[in-house]
Amino acid sequence: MDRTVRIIGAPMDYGANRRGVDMGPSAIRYAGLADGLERADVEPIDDGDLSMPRAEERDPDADQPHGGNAKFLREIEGVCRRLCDRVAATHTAGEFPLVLGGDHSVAIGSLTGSARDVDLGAIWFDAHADLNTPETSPTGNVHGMPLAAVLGRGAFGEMEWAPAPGLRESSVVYVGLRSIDDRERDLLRESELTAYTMSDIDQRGVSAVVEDALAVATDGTDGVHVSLDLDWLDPKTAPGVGTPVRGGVTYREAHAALETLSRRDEADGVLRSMDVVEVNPILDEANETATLAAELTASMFGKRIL
Ligand code: NNH
Ligand code: MN
Ligand code: MN
Ligand code: MN
Repeated sequence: MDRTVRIIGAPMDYGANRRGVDMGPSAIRYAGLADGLERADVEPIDDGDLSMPRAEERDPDADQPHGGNAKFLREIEGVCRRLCDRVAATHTAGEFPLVLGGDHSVAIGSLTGSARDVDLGAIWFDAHADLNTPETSPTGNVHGMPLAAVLGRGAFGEMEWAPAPGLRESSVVYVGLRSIDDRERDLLRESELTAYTMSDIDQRGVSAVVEDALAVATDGTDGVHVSLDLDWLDPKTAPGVGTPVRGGVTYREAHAALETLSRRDEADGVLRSMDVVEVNPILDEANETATLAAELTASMFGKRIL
């Protein structure tokens, strides 16, 4: 056992357009996450789940930022602040934080916690760019905004603590984009973010693209956060997600990508933290997507076929 991985469940669904991703952490555990990690030769310690306020008792439109729309912003802010502290404490203990979502807004907590006192790079595996601000979002769903919040773009009201000084825009890389909103595209083009789309994967193959992503995310940083949104995969392979977009990566491409991260990590220990998000068991077929999430996580930590 060369590494201790602390599993932190964040069963939050306030940032998504539909309910159900709050059941993601249980489904991923049930799919054999801990066994897979042990087979990857890491020691899993399960922290259980962060407590969540009940959505039914909350007003999604309370505390909206001026001129913007960000549903359940107050609840998301509270959860992410607690998650941030938990992730930072995990690093202090010398362990690797593995955050199970929940919708992608949990990444606000994992990124800020992981970037505390260090320079962090990030690789964002997603169909979507998650760079909307409360002003540009067409939906008001905060799972489409976590990168804006942590990069200090847009007005996020009480979440003004979230911009992470250790996370520079130029150290954040997307892999697999294929659904970007109009105003979000303008933000992305004007930014210093690096974006590899599905077309790049088509042309060059996923392993080469991930190697390039690693080069960007490790340049001048102390470590890399991996954010895995399961809608990165094609919906035929990962049906249990709230916002499926066709044309995603295949089962083998996904494993190849995470195994590329793992090989680099074995050589020089670059990986620092991870979140696995947007698994929706209500929409899933026999826990297929959660199983995939558990398997891909094990691949990233070094589980091999042979
Ligand atoms: N871009 C859309 C929005 O901002 C969809 C975001 N949905 C996601 N992101 N699942 O990963 O609402
Ligand atoms: Mn996402
Ligand atoms: Mn997505
Ligand atoms: Mn594997």
